[in-house]
Amino acid sequence: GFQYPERLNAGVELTDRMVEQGLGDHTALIGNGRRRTYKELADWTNRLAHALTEDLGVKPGNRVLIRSANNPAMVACWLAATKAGAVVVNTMPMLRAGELSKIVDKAEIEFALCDTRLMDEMVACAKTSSFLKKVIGFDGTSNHDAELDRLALEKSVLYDAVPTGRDDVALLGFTSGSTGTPKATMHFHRDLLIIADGYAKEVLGVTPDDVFVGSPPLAFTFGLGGLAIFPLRFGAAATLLESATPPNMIEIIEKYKATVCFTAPTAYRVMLQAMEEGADLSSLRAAVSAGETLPGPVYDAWMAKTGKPMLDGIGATEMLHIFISNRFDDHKPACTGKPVSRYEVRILDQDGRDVAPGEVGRLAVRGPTGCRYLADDRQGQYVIDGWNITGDSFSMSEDGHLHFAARNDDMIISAGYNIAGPEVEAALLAHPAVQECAVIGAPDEERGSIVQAHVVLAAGHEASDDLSKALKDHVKATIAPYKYPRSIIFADALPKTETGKIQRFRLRPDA
Ligand code: 3SK
Repeated sequence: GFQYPERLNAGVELTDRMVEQGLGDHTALIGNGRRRTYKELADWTNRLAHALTEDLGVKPGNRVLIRSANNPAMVACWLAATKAGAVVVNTMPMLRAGELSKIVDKAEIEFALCDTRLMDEMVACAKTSSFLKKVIGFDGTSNHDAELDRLALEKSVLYDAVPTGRDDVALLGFTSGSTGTPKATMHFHRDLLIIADGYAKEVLGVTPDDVFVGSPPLAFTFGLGGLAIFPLRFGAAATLLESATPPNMIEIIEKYKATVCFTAPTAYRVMLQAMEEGADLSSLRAAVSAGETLPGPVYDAWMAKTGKPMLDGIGATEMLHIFISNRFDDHKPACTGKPVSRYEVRILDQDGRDVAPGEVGRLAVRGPTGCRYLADDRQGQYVIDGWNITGDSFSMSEDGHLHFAARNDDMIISAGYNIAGPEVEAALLAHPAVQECAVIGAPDEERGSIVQAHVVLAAGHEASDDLSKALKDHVKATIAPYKYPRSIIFADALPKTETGKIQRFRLRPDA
């Protein structure tokens, strides 16, 4: 394992330590129309840490929620709260008050730092929360126009970061789980460094010359690692652009001479479609694909069109980041690669025994960064003898390469988003026209899967395009809009067991 000192603060390691190492003038963050050096980032986060502790009263161990799109200010807030010894919960900008409340209650969050453009739902959440003491705005478009920015501006650039222990919790990664009841996974200060010193260094070989781009939200640990922790651990540059949506990514790679791209396969498909003749990807040395399984044809098309190594991998919020990956000298289609060093994987049958090579079973993983759920009875169900039992089925070939087979539960992965079917069902059921419904993932060329709802209407309602649209709008207004069912099928009845349980698997096209 890695040897870290007993007292370790990941916020310091990712900022001031780079300055100490002589990289103070190197670009750390690119975004909002400017570049910030490591020295500027260290100063900015130190000022913010003063404001958090002195003006807001944040104390070590307090949970701090951050609500923002990917931008430099979000990264600065996260690093500052980490320096102050807080436990950070990064959240997706699209979440609505009800979804935020579940997170706030589960993690007993006392402070929320929110991009001022996203205040409404945060304030609505705060009104009903008994935990939240203070919601404060920051300006995600510059860094001087909101309350937190103004408080920080008056502060010293010198800050004695809280001497946290290497095993103190620094981050709670939320995963929606198959039931829609969020689970929080606890990650220590050392975990934030392990994913960089392991995967990012050993697989990607990150250096200060690298420039990272990508689209996954920082609220998803895939994005936090790939777009912030990995570059900042090695003095490289992180682009944090709200415009980094898949259709724009080729242009962004060209403009910033990006060397490493982190995103999901769906985004790579869109990038391939958007790529014009003569696109200049000469700076790129790695296209990392994770978040959902990479279809062989997408890998083949990428390799044929760009010739740039596409490294498929699988990670999990539970393990913080990627634990199986292809390598620069060993990558191929329809293959997830081999375990990252310090992680072990097994393929288990229903009784928990290892299956033979080539046979499909449930993927289990063990490693230094996982897996501890916060106050959750499901710990015993998903973590057995230190092995995290994932929701995926894989096979392992004789030579140790892993191949994805299927997902085991009702999670729908659509365009890189994890969507819990039961949560969408709950939103639909709140509409007066819906008597019963079942939500599944239906295969889709572009998004991998789409949310498909099978709906039995209540008496007095008739199927129509207008009603279909009304139901979609209703879901969008109830939960995060990306979860809405893109396909609605009206049915007379749903398939059920004798005991009345809906058999969702029978609705799947391959059933
Ligand atoms: O592959 C994933 O889904 C994942 C999840 C969390 C963190 C990192 C990754 C790649």
